[in-house]
Amino acid sequence: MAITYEHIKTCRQTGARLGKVHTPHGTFDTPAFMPVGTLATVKTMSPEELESMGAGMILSNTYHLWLRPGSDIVEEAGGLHKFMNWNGSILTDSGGFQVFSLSDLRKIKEEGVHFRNHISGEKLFLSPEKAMHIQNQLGADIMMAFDECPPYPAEHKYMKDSVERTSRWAERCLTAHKRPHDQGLFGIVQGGEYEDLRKQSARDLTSLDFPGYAIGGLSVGEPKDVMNRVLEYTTPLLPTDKPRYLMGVGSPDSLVDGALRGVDMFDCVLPTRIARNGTCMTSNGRLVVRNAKFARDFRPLDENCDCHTCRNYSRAYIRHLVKANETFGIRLTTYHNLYFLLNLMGQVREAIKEDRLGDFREEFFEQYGFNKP
Ligand code: PRF
Ligand code: ZN
Repeated sequence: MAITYEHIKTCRQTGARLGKVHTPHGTFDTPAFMPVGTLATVKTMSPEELESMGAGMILSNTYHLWLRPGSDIVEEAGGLHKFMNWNGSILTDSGGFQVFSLSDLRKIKEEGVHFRNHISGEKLFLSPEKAMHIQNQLGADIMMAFDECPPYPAEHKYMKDSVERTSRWAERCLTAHKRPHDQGLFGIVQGGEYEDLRKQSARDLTSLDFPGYAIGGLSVGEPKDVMNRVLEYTTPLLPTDKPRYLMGVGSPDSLVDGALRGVDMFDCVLPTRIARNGTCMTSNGRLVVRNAKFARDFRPLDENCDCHTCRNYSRAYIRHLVKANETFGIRLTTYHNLYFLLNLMGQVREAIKEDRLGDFREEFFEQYGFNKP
């Protein structure tokens, strides 16, 4: 099996899981955050920098690499790891979500999705078989089933039809997957905020015996308590001996709240995206380094952070760079934000080890400012 999950322990205070995921490109500790490298690069970061901050697995996208430079070229290069010179683990999303979030004029049919390229307007078609073929060419350690991520809110009837189609697509994905020996294919549980549909989706997918499961269709505009409630009843439906991945979730509070409910893996563009407009995650909440009040502030972005950025550069300097559109500025904020989330997951793992993730949550939320009205 390409992907295995090693369970180490369950937090007695919360039920959170401490474990390891083994892939053909190494092992990483869970719960884990995966930086996003949509176009075969985590924007502004070199693979060496990602390694230095402790990233074990990064995420990339079928949809984007298929369009540019083309999955044939990546395959010819020897696969994504070689193409981008990243020797750690890689996960590719299937393109399902990107088709729904980026393209217009899409038509969902049983055979797949017809849509237009979000850059050129060209007519395109993606199906379970095509998404598997492209992901086999890319060669990531983990690939994702081709699913539909319906918007929030969606009517129960729409969601039920969608969940059933996603289950049929999942079965087609398994059949079309040509490299199960060195690429693990994960199923994606959908169902929106409907408990009966999450149950149905989890039942359908677990009967297909994927090496791991994702929870999709969350962080699509629903309130946080809805996401937490869905996680509360969905994670217990998934096998305990396989990894669970919550897709597209990466705000610090949601990472802690997801881990608390038994999630092992997370990804999100949030830390890298906000870094590029000068917003930093710190242990005391968000810091917008462009603000005039930092012009003469020679302290680090986060006084509790020991990342390369915080050990060497000041708020005043980074503010100057970001305001002057100097690339180095957003490299420094990107490095810090990713380090901050990877470090947060390290703290979460320590807290699970010591059966105190509930206490950690309270302290962290208090300091970050999530408890403020
Ligand atoms: N499906 C897929 N990718 C995703 C999602 C999903 O539901 C989400 C939902 N937040 C993010 N990325 N395939
Ligand atoms: Zn830092």
